[in-house]
Amino acid sequence: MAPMKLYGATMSWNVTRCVAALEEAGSEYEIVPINFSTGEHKSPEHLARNPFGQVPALQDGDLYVFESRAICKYACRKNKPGLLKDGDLEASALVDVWLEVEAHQYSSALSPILFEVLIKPMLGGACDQKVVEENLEKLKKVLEVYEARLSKTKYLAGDFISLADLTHVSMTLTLFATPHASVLDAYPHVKAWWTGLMERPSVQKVAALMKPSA
Ligand code: GS8
Repeated sequence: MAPMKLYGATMSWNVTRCVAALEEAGSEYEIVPINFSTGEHKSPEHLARNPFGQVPALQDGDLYVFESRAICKYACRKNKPGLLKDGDLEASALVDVWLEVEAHQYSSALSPILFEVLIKPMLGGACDQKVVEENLEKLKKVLEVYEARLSKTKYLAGDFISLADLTHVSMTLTLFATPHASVLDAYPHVKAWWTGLMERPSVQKVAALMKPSA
């Protein structure tokens, strides 16, 4: 069967969130860049893949999937269902919990910081330091919860790697491209978890793809 196609440029953490899952799942896929500067994301071809005119989008034969976390789950279910613990009622519930935490706590604090520090200046705007400070405080409160959790278990959902760990990778790597990565220093168990994730070939692949020269 033809490899899946992941549409979107690898400078987007929403796209590389999927790459971490596709790589860890051992999926066969290729990345098809979408050019924002020509408005390709709003073209009829791309709107057929993602009706919101956003990246990422995944194509697998006749199937189109959008929303990065749904794409991640699809890759796991197709190629490495163990990353979701499907079939194990309790473990899969904890994977779900930490997937939600990533989406609604971690990323919702981190996203405005990354936007202000990295994206806005690229678009010709000025970084709003107040937004950064407010969200750093929010992030610290989230990290306190992570620290408590990771002092009890090796990974977020338990003593096993799951998609819930991997969905954190792209934004955390992006955090390291800002002057605020030291926010993690106060949380030794979070740092150890991150160091362990960084050793995984899937995460190294994402890190390499996110380098501006890649
Ligand atoms: C968000 C996608 C998104 O914001 C997901 O897939 O997780 N909840 C969705 N994509 C941005 C890329 S930048 O990171 C995008 O495509 N923006 C262009 C636009 O909204 O027009």
